[in-house]
Amino acid sequence: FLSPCFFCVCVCVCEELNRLNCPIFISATKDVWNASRKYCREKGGDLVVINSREKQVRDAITKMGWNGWIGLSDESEEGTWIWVDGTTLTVKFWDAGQPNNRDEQDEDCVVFEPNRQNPLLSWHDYPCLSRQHAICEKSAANGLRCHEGKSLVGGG
Ligand SMILES: [Ca+2]
Ligand SMILES: [Ca+2]
Repeated sequence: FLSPCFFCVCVCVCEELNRLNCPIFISATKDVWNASRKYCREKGGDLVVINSREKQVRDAITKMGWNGWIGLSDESEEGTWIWVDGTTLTVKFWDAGQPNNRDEQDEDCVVFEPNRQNPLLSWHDYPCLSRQHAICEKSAANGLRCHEGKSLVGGG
């Protein structure tokens, strides 16, 4: 069979067995937020939900070197940020000055921009029709567990 990693860049590379079922993976191509979410769901996951400091600073995401959509938006009500799992935003990792609905554009979807200087400041609101890579996550229930200590970017 073809693994999810066959279609994407596998960010989290763990033990040999895990290679066929990456808990965190990013799309090789860019698309708008809705289509990116669909991409993740078709592969048994969803856009990543980052609800802890541990997940925010996870090597696999911070070191990926690309910007990507995460599963957070305020599309239904301006200023009310909701994760794709239906939970509301609690811990926040906005970059300085974000979210800003820049130039009064409707910026309702969130991009993770890896920030090596301060990994806790990396979220930007963007127009949902902007094209970005998707940062997808499979829950432990759907995928095999990734051992945090072994996450790498690319190969391995
Ligand atoms: Ca907004
Ligand atoms: Ca913004």
